[in-house]
Amino acid sequence: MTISVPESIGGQAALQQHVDDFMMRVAAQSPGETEFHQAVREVVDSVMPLVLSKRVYREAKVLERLVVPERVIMFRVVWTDDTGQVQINRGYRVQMNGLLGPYKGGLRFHPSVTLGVLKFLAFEQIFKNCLTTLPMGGAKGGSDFDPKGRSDQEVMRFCQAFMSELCRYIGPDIDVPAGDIGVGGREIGFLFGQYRRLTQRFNGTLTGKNVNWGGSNLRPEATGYGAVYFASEMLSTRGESVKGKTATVSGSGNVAQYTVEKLNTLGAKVVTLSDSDGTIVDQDGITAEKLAWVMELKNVRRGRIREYADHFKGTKYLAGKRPWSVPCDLAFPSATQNEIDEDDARLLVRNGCYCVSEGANMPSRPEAVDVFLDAKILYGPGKAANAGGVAVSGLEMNQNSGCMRRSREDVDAQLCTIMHSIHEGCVKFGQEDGFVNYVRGANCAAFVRIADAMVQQGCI
Ligand code: NDP
Ligand code: 2IT
Repeated sequence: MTISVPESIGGQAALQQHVDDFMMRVAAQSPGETEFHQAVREVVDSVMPLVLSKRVYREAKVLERLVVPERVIMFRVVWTDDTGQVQINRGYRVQMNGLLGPYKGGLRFHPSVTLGVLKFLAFEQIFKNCLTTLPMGGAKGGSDFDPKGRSDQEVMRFCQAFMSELCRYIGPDIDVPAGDIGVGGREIGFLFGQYRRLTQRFNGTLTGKNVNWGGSNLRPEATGYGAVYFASEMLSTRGESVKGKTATVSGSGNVAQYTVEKLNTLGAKVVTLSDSDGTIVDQDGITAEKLAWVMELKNVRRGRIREYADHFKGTKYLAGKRPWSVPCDLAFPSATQNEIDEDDARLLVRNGCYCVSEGANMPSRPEAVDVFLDAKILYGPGKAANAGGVAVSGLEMNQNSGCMRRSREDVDAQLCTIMHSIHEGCVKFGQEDGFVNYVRGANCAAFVRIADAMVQQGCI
């Protein structure tokens, strides 16, 4: 779908001026929140022609409203460590936009968490959730708490203290948090336990729960599997599949692990994994057996990825390095924001990579995105490619409200269908002379639905 910019706007330079003016106001309203500005600019770049071409969007000030959270909750989290010392962290929940359903989005526990980081993630989440077509608004939360090196007891005490405050602001039809970096099955268990104790309610307020007590089949797998399904959709536009391809994956947490699992099942070879200390390279491929070892290392022993190179002979550890210098056909950034810079992107493309499917949120810097788009490779931005996680969270909410459980096969089939329809939406809005710009496609497909809801629900 081509969006024609009205004559009255005065061409590309005038369009750019509208974007720059808008971004200047955003920067003035939220000083120093660089990740948030980055996420907003990408969307505004894509959707400004739509806004300018539709008077009702301009009059309803849809863009101006979208960049202001509906509500931000900030609180102190006080807990005691194993030595009896009092520890203090900051807790947050950014309820960004509730037009399409209860606020929905993960919780991140990582020392780098700030309000600006959570605003970027909550902003992205509005569009991502919208693409799933499920009834979910956008939110994100978390804390600067660092779970690394903490005992299970310490993590439990922190989660209980965090939930003691958060529980006032969430609920199955209000706001439904889930996991993100540093928040997996263990943390969701502790958070849910405290929520139930304080509210005396057993309900679907959190997703990512254990399947024994209300969780959905396939939720742990969903983000990684979804990112691979999205890559398969992109490859199918060129008559190709992931079978026989070589892939690089960054990170070694939840998303990375299940990305590797699905790539293996579909016949690709994965040659890297990483963490914030470095990258392991295994040219023979990280097979199912090796992946099982990684899962035990990361999820049970909570060790570091460098141990892989000590354990499996003939493999390499690149200390302090990211995986992007390793030649591949497909790349799956699955660690964190801005983990691919311009040089990384150039190296990837030069070494033959022609498909990037983002499991992480905003892992590519804007200059790296430009490299991918200029090279016309298949580039699936996070808000489309990693939407499988929140999509299955949406299915978990649906199962909880209906007091039922879907089978693995049923959830997997729904996940495939959702990733297919997200891809179709991107293609519909992102076609450019035989090339699909998935960034513009994802942003515009989501924006139209949210903007229309804003107009329809009035001035709120
Ligand atoms: P995990 O905590 O399970 O794993 C995170 C991985 O990324 C770890 O290997 C970690 O290494 C690495 N990492 C984290 N921060 C950094 C950093 N600053 N620099 C380098 N490496 C880093 O998180 P997830 O797998 O759940 O999340 C990974 C990404 O996927 C995030 O961007 C998240 O927002 C996104 N995402 C997650 C979804 C989910 O369902 N979980 C859904 C959609 C997106 P280390 O151990 O050294 O910190
Ligand atoms: O970034 C994300 O989409 C997530 N961390 C998952 C959110 C969710 O509510 O499942």
